[in-house]
Amino acid sequence: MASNKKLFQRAQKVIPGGVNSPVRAFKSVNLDPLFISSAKGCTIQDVEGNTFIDFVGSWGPMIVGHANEEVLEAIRETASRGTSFGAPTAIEIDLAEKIIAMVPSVEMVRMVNSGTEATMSAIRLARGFTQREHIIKFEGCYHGHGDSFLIKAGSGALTMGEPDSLGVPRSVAQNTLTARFNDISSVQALFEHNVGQVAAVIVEPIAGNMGVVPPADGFLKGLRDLCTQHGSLLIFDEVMTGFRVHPGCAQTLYGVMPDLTTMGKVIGGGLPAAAYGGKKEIMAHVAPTGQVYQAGTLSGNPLAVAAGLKTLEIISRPGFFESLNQKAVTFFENANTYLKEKQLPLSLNYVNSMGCLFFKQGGVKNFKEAFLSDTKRFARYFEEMLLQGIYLAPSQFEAAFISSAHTQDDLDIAFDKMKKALEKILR
Ligand code: KE4
Repeated sequence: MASNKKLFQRAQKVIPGGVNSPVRAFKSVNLDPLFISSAKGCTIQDVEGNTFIDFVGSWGPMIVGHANEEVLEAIRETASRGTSFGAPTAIEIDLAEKIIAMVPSVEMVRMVNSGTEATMSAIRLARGFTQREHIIKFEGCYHGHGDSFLIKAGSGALTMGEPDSLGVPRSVAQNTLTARFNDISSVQALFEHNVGQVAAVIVEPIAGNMGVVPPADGFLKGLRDLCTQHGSLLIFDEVMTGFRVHPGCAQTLYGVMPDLTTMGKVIGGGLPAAAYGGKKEIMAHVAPTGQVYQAGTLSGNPLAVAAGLKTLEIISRPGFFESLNQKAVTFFENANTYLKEKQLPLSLNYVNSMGCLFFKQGGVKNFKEAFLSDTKRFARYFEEMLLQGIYLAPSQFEAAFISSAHTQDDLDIAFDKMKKALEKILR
């Protein structure tokens, strides 16, 4: 029988860090990763036959659960007619029409292969449409690994950014300005300091990459007003929140309409698909109708589109979100009640079926507060939960996701194991 350890040793010889995406290496929890052999519903199984209740859900896509029979059938049926043609297919129109019907601000959409591609393309489009070069992002928000996003606030917080990764040219970094999430005055200051130069503000409407931090009342509306006032585009990066917190995305939940939206994860149904979309007058600037170039061999791949379309069809069914949100909100509310009753030094944030337990007391309303979390204690909690058969994201600064495949029993078990783990590590 294969072992996690042996596979990890073998993997590290031929893949950087033994993984194809850094967070999977379990570095911030000081453990070796598990190699997953299969998954079904809300459980995953590693190569050693250990089974876990999964709260990662492939980092968000698996909202209808792993190996959903309807999604698998859509993939099988599509694959039986070929896998990729490099030519338009009818099903891509079906998915585009479905996204447009569900997301109020999107009138036209372009498929790409990853969230990173979606956000890179969206800011290129914003720069092309506005003929401006600066973008404003927020510390603690993650938009994929495009050069313009791997930036930290520069020394002069009101001026150019600095690379946050080797290989990112300073010339690129200087066009990215960094504001503070939930601090509208920090955005106002950047606009006033860079008049007429800001192409776009890009934001996760609910931050999900500093742990989960909901927008403060009025924050998203404030961004909308500032962008309108300064002739800049507002980009909602809904790669994680899209079709997760509401069938109409976070923009519907909060009633704030961006100019462009990036999507991913759920719209691929577990296969590589993502998208960016928005008003027709803006999207018309994308090649081949416009001068903003963007392309992709496998963009709109029929298998990924079939999986994504079926997933969107399932989550659009009457009662899907009522049932998912009822289960999830009850779970998170019970957890919050427990933390308060026991007066534990923890904070829990959630929005419907995405949430995060911070090892920091007194609440988490922005990146600075999230960053005060006790990551060592989180690592011990993670390990204890793993030992108890619960698979969490291996980092304090990620989100836990509940799917429609999580039954009340699964959630009761997870709640019970969470209590046991916390009692053990906070003793
Ligand atoms: P991808 O390129 O990984 O498909 O999407 C990038 C991205 C863009 N925008 C948001 C809001 C995102 O959360 C992501 C990717 N999320 C991470 C999890 N925090 C993916 C996990 C990983 O990097 O392996």
